[in-house]
Amino acid sequence: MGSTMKFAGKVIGGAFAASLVIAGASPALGVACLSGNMCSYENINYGGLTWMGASGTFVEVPDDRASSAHNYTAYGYYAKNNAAFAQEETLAYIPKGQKHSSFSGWNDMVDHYRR
Ligand SMILES: [Ca+2]
Ligand SMILES: [Ca+2]
Repeated sequence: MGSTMKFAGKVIGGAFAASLVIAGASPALGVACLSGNMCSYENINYGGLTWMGASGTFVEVPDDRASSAHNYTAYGYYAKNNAAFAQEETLAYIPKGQKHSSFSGWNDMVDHYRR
């Protein structure tokens, strides 16, 4: 489990998210990402808690929780992990418009994104 909830984006809780599941849609899906946001999901396949971050140069998400993402912005983003000595490492690059149904080897590792 990650550290404290430090983030700038909107957070939509599980109960609220569940209430947004519409008939006919897969119940495994989290909240659909809105255009212009760098979205992260707690679970693979865009499930669980959803974090939508506006497309700034830095997009914060709760540490060590994201397992899938949808970059619904006009910019590519680097998914970053905090490393020792106040450094950070790049885990992956997500081109604009691209979705990752799973972060595979780096699930629950992302701490923020940078353009
Ligand atoms: Ca996760
Ligand atoms: Ca991390």
